Amino acid sequence: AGDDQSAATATVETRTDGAAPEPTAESGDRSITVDEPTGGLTAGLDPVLKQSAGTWIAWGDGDADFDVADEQNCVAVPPDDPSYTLQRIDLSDEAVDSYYYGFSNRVLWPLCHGFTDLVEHRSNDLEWYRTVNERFAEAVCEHATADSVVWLQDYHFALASRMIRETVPRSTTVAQFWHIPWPTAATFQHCPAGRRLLEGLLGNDLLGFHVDRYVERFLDCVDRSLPAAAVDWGQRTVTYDGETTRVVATPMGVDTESYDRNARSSGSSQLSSLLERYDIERETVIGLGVDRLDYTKGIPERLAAIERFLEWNPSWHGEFTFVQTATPSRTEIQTYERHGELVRSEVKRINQRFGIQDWDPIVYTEDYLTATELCALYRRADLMVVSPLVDGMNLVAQEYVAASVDGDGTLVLSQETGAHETLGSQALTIDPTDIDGFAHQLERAVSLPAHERKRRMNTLRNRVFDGNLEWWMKTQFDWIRAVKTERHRSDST
Ligand code: GDG
Repeated sequence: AGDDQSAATATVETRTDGAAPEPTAESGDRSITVDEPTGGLTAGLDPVLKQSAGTWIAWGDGDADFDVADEQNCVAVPPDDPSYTLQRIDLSDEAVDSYYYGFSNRVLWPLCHGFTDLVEHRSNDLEWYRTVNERFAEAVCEHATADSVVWLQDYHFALASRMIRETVPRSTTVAQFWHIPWPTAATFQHCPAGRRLLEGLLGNDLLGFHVDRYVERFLDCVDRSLPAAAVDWGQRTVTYDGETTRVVATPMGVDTESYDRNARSSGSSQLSSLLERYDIERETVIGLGVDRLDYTKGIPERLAAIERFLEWNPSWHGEFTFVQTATPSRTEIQTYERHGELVRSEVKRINQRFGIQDWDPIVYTEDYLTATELCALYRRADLMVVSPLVDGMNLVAQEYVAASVDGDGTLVLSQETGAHETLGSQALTIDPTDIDGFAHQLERAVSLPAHERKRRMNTLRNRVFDGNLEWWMKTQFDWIRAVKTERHRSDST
């Protein structure tokens, strides 16, 4: 998890022979550090790869730990009991700048979130995006066998699936999950090389999104942009160039067990030291926000709603503290840098306006918290405010629920998140751009009777545990098996 948890995950290829890979190099006296995944996609993929003895291909950062890799940059992991292969693709600074900070995050990210005014067109970015997709596709093709499943993650690989499909055996299954929203057709028409991206994604046998709305928009874009494509709206399939792609909505969940466990094990001393570190009064009512510092997350709107709440409710001055953790992200991009400056200056202004001796209404930090610190805060927070302007899913809302082991926190949730589809009815819904309405929901959240808080949280916990990461992985692989069977059947008739 963290900045683009899914970006780190490039492609997964599962070997079906079940054999563990040989360690690729002797580690000798050198020690290799393995960071256990603490949540997010990595936590879900790790056991799948261990079981299937597959290969995980990811963008490398030239980390020294990889000095034990072979000439293809492959290492067997975990080093003490190898069960799968991790292959790193090294990218030059220019490639990272153009592929990652360029086309992926200056074009696709803002476009898919509907911020067409923030799309930046720079020469070479699209070309680098194609080149890097090609490099990953080549690496995948070196491993893929007739029985393999190739699983690509996210918007960084819109062109790779077709490249892979055209090279691997017919019976290889190619699937992809798109972690961010799919835009409306009106927005998508601004996408450079939009048709090529659609053709690229139709190289998949299976294409997953979080919610129905993104599936429908994707099918609509295909219908309008590719006249040669046959869209079956009932089956949610597209047949193009003789191949069929099934498009499904499978909302991603979180590793509920680990958030629940971490929250239960976070002792009062850990919480006390956190409160002390950030100078938070022990008895105060705590509101919490946890986000990457990204313009899609609606942090300035949240601050404006808190300001309005404080204007209307002097009795809460000194009694309510809003804790916002914001992890800097993509700071090479000026829009992000400016956004960070705006957030910091708004926090300062609001604290100057309302702060009194020993109390600031907003505690703001850009520290990256450990998983247990995060869970201690989730558990302690009386209300969690998740207010993105647009968000594919939003895992933080689900993590809060999974870590609310005392069962009495309140979730304030933007209607513009994918998470709202399943959690909306038991959360306090907000439109993040309606500041008065947002402030009213904050008033409601701080005064909700205990029995209602518990009733809502109980239902939320059932939903989050039922649709957790394990469920999501299983559902993905059930679909993968289904499309594999369909392909075999249609090939043999
Ligand atoms: C993309 C899509 C979709 C944040 N600060 C700390 C920390 N985090 C972790 C959270 C959470 C993750 O970062 C953020 O995940 P989100 O889902 O909220 O958002 P994106 O990063 O934008 O993720 C999104 C997701 O992909 C999955 O498909 O839900 O819509 O945009 O896990 O906990 N973790 C720790 N310390 C921090 O300070 N340990």
